Amino acid sequence: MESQPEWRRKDWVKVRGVPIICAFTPNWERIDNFQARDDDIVIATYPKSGTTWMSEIVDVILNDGDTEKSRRDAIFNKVPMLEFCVPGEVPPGSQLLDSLSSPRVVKTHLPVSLFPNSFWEKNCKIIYIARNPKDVAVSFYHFDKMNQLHPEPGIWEEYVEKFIQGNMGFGPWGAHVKEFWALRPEKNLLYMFYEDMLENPKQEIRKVMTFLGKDLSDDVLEKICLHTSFKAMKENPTTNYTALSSSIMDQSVSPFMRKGICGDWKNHFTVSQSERFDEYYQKEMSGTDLSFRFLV
Ligand code: PPS
Repeated sequence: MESQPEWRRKDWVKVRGVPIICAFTPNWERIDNFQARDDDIVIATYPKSGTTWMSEIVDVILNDGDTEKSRRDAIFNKVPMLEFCVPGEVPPGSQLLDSLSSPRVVKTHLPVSLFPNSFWEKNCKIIYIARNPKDVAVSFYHFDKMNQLHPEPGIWEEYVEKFIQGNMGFGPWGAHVKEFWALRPEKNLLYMFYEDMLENPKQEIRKVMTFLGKDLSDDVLEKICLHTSFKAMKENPTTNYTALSSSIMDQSVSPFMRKGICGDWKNHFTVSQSERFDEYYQKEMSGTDLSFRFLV
């Protein structure tokens, strides 16, 4: 029988209490000691919340709407994931970031508790995107099925329970979205919602543009909307992750660009699962003014 790489389908490994992809966890000091630059732009998200979408938007905005420039490389090379590391396959994200010229765009799913201090010290711009947890759970479930770095997700019924318990890669959804929300008044942070981006992409892209200190014309914004539409990004080999080895992401199981909609949870949750989830959601959101839309 062919031997399997040591990182394949391993259970999460806890880093200071947060479940992290096993392959990412050795030499964690590379994350803690990561040296941010003043003009780094960080895209922080709970997984499956629109990270890739925002990454491409930021990249095109920084290139003043030049969509051809944005096709220069795969999204995971242009916007490296800080914590990414698959020994023997690709260079660690931190190493890739060291080799990029400024301004760098950094992707991370790390919760506030694992965020490298350097980002705060340098007061880097942070764009946080949040998505309603029912659609996050569905998207994460399909991603766990195809991503060989993650443990097998098991059956959906049990997965919903795991999500509610917070036993997920990168920790509980609720703590992640709330902790970044609470930081808005004191940090250089733009908090965005996936559902708003779906409903009114031009308006939301304009918010990102303003946050980045750019002033692009309406026509350029229209062009960026087209370039970053779900359909365009699904067809674009630099954004659809087909450039990543299928030994890591097996897109024959589920494509990275899967549906790109709000409300797919309706096709997965039974009525009783949905009611149980609503209870969990109400509890999580009590005491905060953060709220989500489950349909747009
Ligand atoms: S990851 O792996 O955590 O970085 O994934 P992430 O990029 O955060 O989220 C993937 C989901 O985002 C959808 N997506 C988009 N939706 C709308 N428009 C655009 N342009 C777009 N690009 C990516 C992608 O399809 C995943 O959601 P699901 O629900 O699985 O389709």
